[in-house]
Amino acid sequence: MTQTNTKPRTATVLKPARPPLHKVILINDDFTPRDFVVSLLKAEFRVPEAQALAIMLTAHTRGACVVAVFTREIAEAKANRATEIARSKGYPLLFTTEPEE
Ligand code: TYC
Repeated sequence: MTQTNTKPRTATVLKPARPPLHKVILINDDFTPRDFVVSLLKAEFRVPEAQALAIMLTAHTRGACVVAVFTREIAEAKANRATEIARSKGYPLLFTTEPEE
């Protein structure tokens, strides 16, 4: 006798994994003017004045501050671009990136 297959047919639909995020980190130094850091944060990271000031002050007092998170390529491109703009003005300002835990 032919058996009827009564097993329910299931399909596993996998959602694409979200790409891991990377932090852009502002590093303090003793030379870059505070106003320049704030202007750069506003122009390159589109943060409002009050937030730019808070980020700059946190980096100034604690040594570093997270600016924003992006996918790795965007984070690296933005960190490099902001660092290069500062260097082109003769400042040693540094933005780094690191993966978010
Ligand atoms: N420490 C600098 C000063 O006193 C200002 C500054 C703040 C520089 C944050 C870099 O990431 C920085 N002029």
